[in-house]
Amino acid sequence: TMTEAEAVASIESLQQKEPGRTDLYGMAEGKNIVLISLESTQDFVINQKVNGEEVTPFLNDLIGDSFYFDQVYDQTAQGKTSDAEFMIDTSLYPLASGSVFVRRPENTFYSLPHILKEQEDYYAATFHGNVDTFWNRNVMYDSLGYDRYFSKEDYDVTEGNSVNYGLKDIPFFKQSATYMKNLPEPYYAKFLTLTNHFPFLLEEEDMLIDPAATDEDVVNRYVTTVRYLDKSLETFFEQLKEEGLYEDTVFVLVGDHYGISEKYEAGLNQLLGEEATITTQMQHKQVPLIIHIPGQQGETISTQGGEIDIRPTLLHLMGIKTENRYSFGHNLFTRDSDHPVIFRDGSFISDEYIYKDNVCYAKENGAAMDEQSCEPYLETVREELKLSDKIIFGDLLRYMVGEE
Ligand code: GP9
Ligand code: MN
Repeated sequence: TMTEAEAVASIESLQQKEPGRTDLYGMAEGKNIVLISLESTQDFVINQKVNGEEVTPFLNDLIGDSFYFDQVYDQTAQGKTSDAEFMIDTSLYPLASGSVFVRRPENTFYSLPHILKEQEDYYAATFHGNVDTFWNRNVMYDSLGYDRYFSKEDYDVTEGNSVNYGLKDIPFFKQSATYMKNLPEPYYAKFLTLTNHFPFLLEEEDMLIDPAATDEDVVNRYVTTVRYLDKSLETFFEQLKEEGLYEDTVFVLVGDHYGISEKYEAGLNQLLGEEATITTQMQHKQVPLIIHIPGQQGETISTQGGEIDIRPTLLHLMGIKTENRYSFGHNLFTRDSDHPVIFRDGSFISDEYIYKDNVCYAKENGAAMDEQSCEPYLETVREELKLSDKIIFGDLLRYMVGEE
């Protein structure tokens, strides 16, 4: 087994892999950051019509003036939303079972709030309408370096403005904006939406689109809750513009993980009019990643990547160098397309191959391949996951933080 010293050396050997700067480096320097976690939002909803109507009219519009990454994969495991948060903030992999938030909340982390604080004295706040103990966030957010957690008790939550897990997204954003006015600048503010959560319940008055008409009610309802989420984003952006909180901000919007699990995937195939193949199955694992800087030109970036790559991508735009961050992510503007996107169950997708449930496929046509073709990538997969686990279970970042 690896000693601590060896693990530290391995982490260091992972550094310095970025091929350098693009002309986008620093284009969002010093701006406030608003990161919105889009609950259960898969990429297929973008530019998708149901009954002739767009499911996400606001996002489709926003994409026109944003960086839109359309090949980013959900890398979460059992920790769901908390795994997505963990990857975004630390650029480490989640655990194979359970959530790091619950299992290792007292570790030393070197997270996005820490990096931003150290660089430019950013204030970090997180906003969510659920109780603060959910996913052990009340403990973990301290370790991740957040200065303030606005949770259920900070909001006016009534039966009338709640559904499913709690406060609906429109009142959530509306009430959050009031708190935002008082945040010290520059800030990193993270918002976790909630209404578009399984089993996708919505009151009549919030149905802005008709349910779909597949044989899976879950899929049919999903369309309506995604549409509601899209509306809540529109109202939030409008309010931020009114309050003067829009112009000097970089927005990061990202789907946290799938909404339609494999159990209901047949309904999704029906909705999209496609066959169930390994290719469509992998496509469904894509989540939208949108980075919006007011005044920018829109661009769609089809580099493959995962949620673990969000942090280095954002830091690139912030003009903060990404070397020596003890992490696994790559800047999506320069990511090597042959480096596999790694999933927690040991599967991966590379430029040419898909590996899932111990079968190697050609990405192009889904044909089963010799295991040999996938083997070099599998080595990288095993190495990265093992090292990430070693960092988390050994609490190794405590030896490195403050060393630079
Ligand atoms: C609950 C919210 C949803 O607070 O984060 O949790 P999930 O089930 O998606 O992990
Ligand atoms: Mn979630």
